[in-house]
Amino acid sequence: MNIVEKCLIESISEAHDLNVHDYVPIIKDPPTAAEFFSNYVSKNSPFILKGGICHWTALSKWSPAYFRETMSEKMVTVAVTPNGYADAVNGDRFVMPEEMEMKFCDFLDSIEEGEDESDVFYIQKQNSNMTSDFPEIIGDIESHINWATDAFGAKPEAVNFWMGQKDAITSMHKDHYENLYAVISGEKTFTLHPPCDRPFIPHKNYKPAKYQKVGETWTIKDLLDSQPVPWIAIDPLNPDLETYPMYKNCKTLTASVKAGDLLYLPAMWFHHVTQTNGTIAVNFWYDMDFDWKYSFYQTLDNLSKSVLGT
Ligand SMILES: O=C(O)CCC(=O)C(=O)O
Repeated sequence: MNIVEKCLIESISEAHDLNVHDYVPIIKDPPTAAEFFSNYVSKNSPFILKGGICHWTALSKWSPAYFRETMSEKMVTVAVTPNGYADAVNGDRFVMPEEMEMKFCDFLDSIEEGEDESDVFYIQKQNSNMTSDFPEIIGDIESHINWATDAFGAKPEAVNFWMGQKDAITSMHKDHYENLYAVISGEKTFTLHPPCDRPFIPHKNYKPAKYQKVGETWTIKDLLDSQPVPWIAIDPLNPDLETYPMYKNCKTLTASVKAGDLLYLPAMWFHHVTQTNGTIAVNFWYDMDFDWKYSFYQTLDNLSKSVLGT
């Protein structure tokens, strides 16, 4: 181990001790905007608000049966893959899903067939599809989280609708957004690492590609005109510690977010997400503040690339 690695391990271990809980705290009452900002946002610290969205009518209404009544013939964009990994590493490639337009009722059939279905279906468009694509059901949720909007001083930049099969997995990544993530039905499991763990999390450049189904056969099509995609090289569910021994220094937190719960996932936290079959969720992305924490992260990112080569 060289001196830079040793120094990073020591300083990041101290950052864990000072700033990162061993678990994601669960709170029962919504914070005020001031409490949210000072106890969580400024500390870049996640929490789960248990039952935080139980007052939404979506909790009692949203189900495959209700969606069949309200939106059966509606066309939806669905990410389809042979293995459940949309936007994820496969060998030396970063492979995106095939995006299929289908009737909502056909998508619901695939969810209800569950494990008998060989392809994996996930509505996971991250372009504020809740507001743009689902006017029929938008009245069943709140359009924003008021204490978060007050704390951030602006409404969410995007509100996304997620619904997918059990095998649909979101690979480890981070976002430059403050995230309020609400589960309406089912359960999501988030595996988390704090942003300070960047030097322990290997990144590589991958050839961009897309899954494509021709007849009954899946192929991977290279996107030759696109730039290499930098992505995280490790799967937290099955980490290759021989190749990436520094990963064992990460602090790993697990958050199980159940129906009615609201997770605050601070900006820049690494996250990997799995779900039970048919889980329905809505999340609010608020713009983050590009403050000193962001600059600190960028320093670690540059150091990781230039000195550690990761
Ligand atoms: O629910 C998921 O599968 C992924 C959620 C996510 O990555 C996000 O909200 O940023």
